[in-house]
Amino acid sequence: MSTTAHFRACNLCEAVCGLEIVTRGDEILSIRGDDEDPLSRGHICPKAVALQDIQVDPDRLRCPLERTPSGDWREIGWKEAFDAVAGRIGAMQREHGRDAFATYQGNPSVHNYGTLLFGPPLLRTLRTRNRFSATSADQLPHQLIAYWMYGHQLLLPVPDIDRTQFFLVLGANPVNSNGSMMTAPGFGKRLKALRLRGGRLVVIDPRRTETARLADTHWFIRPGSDALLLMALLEVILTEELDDLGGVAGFCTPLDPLRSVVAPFSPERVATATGLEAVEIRKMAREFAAAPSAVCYGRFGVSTQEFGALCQWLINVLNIVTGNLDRPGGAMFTRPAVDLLGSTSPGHLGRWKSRVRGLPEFAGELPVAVMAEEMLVEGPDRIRGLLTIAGNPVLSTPNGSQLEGALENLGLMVSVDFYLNETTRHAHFILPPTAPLEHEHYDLVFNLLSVRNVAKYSPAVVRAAEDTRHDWQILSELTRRLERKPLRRMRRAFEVVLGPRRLLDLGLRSGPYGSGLNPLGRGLTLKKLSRSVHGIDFGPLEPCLPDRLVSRDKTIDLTPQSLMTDSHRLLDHLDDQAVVRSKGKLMLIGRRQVRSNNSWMHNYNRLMRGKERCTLLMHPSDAGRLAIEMGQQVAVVSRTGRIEVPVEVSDEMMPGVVSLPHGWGHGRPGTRLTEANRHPGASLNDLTDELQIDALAGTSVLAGVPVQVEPAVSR
Ligand SMILES: Nc1nc2c(c(=O)[nH]1)N[C@H]1C(S)=C(S)[C@@H](COP(=O)(O)OP(=O)(O)OC[C@H]3O[C@@H](n4cnc5c(=O)[nH]c(N)nc54)[C@H](O)[C@@H]3O)O[C@H]1N2
Ligand SMILES: Nc1nc2c(c(=O)[nH]1)N[C@H]1C(S)=C(S)[C@@H](COP(=O)(O)OP(=O)(O)OC[C@H]3O[C@@H](n4cnc5c(=O)[nH]c(N)nc54)[C@H](O)[C@@H]3O)O[C@H]1N2
Ligand code: SF4
Ligand SMILES: [Mo]
Repeated sequence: MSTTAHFRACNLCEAVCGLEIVTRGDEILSIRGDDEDPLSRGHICPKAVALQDIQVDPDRLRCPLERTPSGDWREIGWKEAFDAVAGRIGAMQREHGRDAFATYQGNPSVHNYGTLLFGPPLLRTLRTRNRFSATSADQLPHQLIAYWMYGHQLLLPVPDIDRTQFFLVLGANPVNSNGSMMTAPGFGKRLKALRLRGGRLVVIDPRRTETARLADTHWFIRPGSDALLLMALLEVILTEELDDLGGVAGFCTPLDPLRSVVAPFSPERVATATGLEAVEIRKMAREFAAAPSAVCYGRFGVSTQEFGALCQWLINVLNIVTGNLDRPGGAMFTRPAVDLLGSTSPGHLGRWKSRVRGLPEFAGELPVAVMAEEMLVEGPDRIRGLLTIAGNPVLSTPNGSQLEGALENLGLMVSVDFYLNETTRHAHFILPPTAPLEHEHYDLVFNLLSVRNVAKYSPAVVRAAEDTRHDWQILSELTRRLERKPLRRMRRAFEVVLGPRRLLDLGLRSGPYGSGLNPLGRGLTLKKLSRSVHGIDFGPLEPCLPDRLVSRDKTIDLTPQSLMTDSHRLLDHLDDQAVVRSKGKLMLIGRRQVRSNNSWMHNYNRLMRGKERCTLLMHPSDAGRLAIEMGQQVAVVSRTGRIEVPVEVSDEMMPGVVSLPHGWGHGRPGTRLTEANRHPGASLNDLTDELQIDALAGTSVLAGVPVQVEPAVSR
């Protein structure tokens, strides 16, 4: 049998690297980087090669499972599964109200156009106010600020790293993570190019990360204090009149209110709390303002802290007041071939609140920090049922062990997932979708966040196994069965007839490069896109303001009221900074590793072999003080839990801060994860605290959890 080369975008992380996959029949022979992909130019990481391991993994579920009363699993047919699941969801909502049934969508659902296109109709049909997703444990501040400043939660500025001369990075480690809210595959090469053209990279991180090692300058910062640093940078720029709004000056609200907000935060005032020296903060501000082009970028580490929304606001403001928004080398907006801006809600905050703690919804979702309590606290509106789609919240949301207990309390839990893992083991039904290479793919989200305007269509690489269902088929079947209104049911039926491919074609045709609905139009269609097997490059990002703004009067709101008010909270907090340290606690932060993908790619020997990776990094001075040695097993204790892990003593940590990778904690009973359970590690989220949040929108604090570390006494 002859071999076939398939070209495809990797769907595992936000870098969306081009892959060349060679098959013989349905056997995958090799996976390598596609040198002709216009964005990734051959870059690849070890996870992509594991796509073939996912395909053949005997642990991967291929058939619906039902949990029996004795706790065993029984394979059932699809019809029986859909009948039972839709029937029981419907009955629960009829008996206890719509909100009794909750949903949680995990990270891979934004990497899968089946779930992106057919998830929203299901959620609309369920009409529950108890919707959750990984957003509130991740990038919510980005979306909230985009909504407040630019008018739409998805109008997100992307750092133009291929042209910038000064790249200031806070709380991100793109060398390992391959970038986030910034689709830029091959980050290392892009950094090299930045240095070659005389540009500079400055990294602010409590750990000297893999990215920090490539930087011109790296500064340690005390976890959670970035908003103070950003305020101080702005204080210097505004006091020394280094500000210049450049091209956006004509459509920004006045700058003046900002001056009084930043005034109290001089570099001298924030130095102790941040751990940076005042002279260095001043120097950084001046250099950033003076650079021919500059962009400040802050990601996971600054979004998931107590002042995460303030951080993302100040980062945008810093880019704006130095004239770097919407100009090459600064922070720019994309023009994706399928533009989600027109078809998604611009956003809203606080239309309803969570029942127990009163935290606000954002864009229709409540913060994950309240998910467990909404299940546990008695009351007529308690959550009694849950649907998870492509998520593993037991390992990925704060105080995961509390959630584990809460899941046991549910009358119905359904998971659309192809693993029996730490979360889905609590389900009553698991509906497994096809594996990534068995279905077509298009990046609806990441083309919106890309450092170049590109598009690529990826047909399926291998045939789906017999009698399996794609995510979109599972979701649309549930929707069809749950929809009560006849007209809507007809509309859903029509969408199913179209299928994702025709919906994509419609999206491409009506997008900025599209042919319109004229069948003879000359622009982009799915057919044309499919012919460009390596993808189409529409070129570098281009200035597009104020046109692309969605805000009222096409104006950028520099000083949204909620953030102005929140600045007072920051000021109050400034003087409390020393408290935690004085109690002898260490601050725990997370990290990402090249051969991990959140919680779900530990089941492949290729990625797992080698030395133990779930280790607690600790500075030698802290290890010395606590009499802890390299490799020693320690107990890490927080308000919410206690785990045991080995210590790796390293001066890459800031003194007083310890780091644990996220996504581990396998080895719980009843999962079907052969390889992952051989290297279980421990879960960082058994230590994070659901009560620690950014009060503004309820985002979880995952960077900077106070912990105590002590030698583990063997139990
Ligand atoms: N402490 C701490 N917590 C964190 C983080 C951290 O850094 N520190 N990171 C946060 C971030 S950024 C994120 S995004 C979340 C991630 O957290 P989640 O989104 O909850 O979980 P994942 O680990 O991505 O798990 C994905 C699940 O989807 C399944 N899956 C994979 N592909 C598909 C598919 O195509 N279809 C379906 N139906 N299922 C699929 C997998 O089997 C797995 O069960 O965790 C967050 N939690
Ligand atoms: N290999 C791999 N790649 C991934 C993932 C993965 O699990 N594995 N996950 C994907 C996902 S879902 C996402 S969201 C992205 C995330 O991509 P990144 O945002 O690059 O994520 P991290 O590597 O977690 O980097 C966060 C950094 O913040 C630092 N940090 C912690 N606390 C603070 C603080 O208070 N202040 C500052 N300034 N820094 C702090 C940490 O030390 C860490 O270096 O990665 C994606 N890519
Ligand atoms: S960096 Fe991300 S997109 Fe690229 S090959 Fe690795 S997992 Fe896939
Ligand atoms: Mo994420």
